[in-house]
Amino acid sequence: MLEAKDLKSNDEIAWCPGCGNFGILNALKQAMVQLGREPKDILLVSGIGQAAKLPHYIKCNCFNGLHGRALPVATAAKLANRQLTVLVTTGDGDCYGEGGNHFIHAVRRNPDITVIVHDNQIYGLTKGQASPTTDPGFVTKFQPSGVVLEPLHSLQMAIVLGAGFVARGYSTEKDHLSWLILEGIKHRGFSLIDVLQPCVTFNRKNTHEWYAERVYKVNDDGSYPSGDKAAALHKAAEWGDRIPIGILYQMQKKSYEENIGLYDRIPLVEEPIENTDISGILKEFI
Ligand SMILES: Cc1ncc(C[n+]2csc(CCOP(=O)(O)OP(=O)(O)O)c2C)c(N)n1
Ligand code: SF4
Repeated sequence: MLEAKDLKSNDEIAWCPGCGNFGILNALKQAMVQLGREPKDILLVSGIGQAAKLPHYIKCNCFNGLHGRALPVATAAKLANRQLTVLVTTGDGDCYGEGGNHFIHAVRRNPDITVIVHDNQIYGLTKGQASPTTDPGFVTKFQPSGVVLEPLHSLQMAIVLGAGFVARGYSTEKDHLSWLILEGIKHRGFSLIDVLQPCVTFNRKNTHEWYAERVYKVNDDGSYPSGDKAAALHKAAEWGDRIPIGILYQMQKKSYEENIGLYDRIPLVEEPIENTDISGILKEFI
């Protein structure tokens, strides 16, 4: 049986001590162990950033692409080989900033992938510029008078765009986060898990202590109506003295694969290639 130690890669971890990314890494490993699939059946896709380094630290298939471009790659991989469990690890800048357009259309398409956004409300890798989710008034070296823009409300946006699974996790709540990841994987279609992730170096406002005072779980007593869109929009907007974590919205709908009739065909990776002649294409490009 797969154990967390089997998932450890040989890459040295380059994150700062105390970074919230460690909690996400551990929660993801725990979810992968509980999922019970072989590492060869799992693909982690990422773009660029501190968050996007996560696939380097897990021994399974991994694709590290351009900044903001993880979602189309993950969608294509899932379409070509639907036996794969496809996960994306991405930063708030990578997913909602550089990759914002892909985010919108991935939600609309609803491919069966699970997207984990490491939301530290800052551009970590490039040393602390404001990201689309930074709180207004937050001072950085690059926004010395404080951020003037309203933050992008990614969870509400996903719900309004029709996402079938929208959740918020917190990197320190490992068991809760690994449960969210497993539920996201089980959900057929696009699953978004936005994870509150303290960046101890560049975000001295949204710290571990700041979150510990505010975060609460919504699904624990069974009274929260996660299938109610209006309630979900209301809950997702809560940000301040209290911050909800959990499955904020879930509604099963047809995935992209189902919608385009892919289940009636053999997966692309299983198509025979012996009689495929690509010499014409090669001539055109080489
Ligand atoms: C198209 C493009 N624009 C900008 C950059 C520079 N860049 C690299 S990482 C990054 C920010 C990453 O921030 P985020 O996605 O929030 O991830 P974090 O490092 O905070 O985990 C930027 C702007 C780039 N590599 N490519
Ligand atoms: S800069 Fe921030 S996000 Fe990057 S590793 Fe350090 S603490 Fe983590």
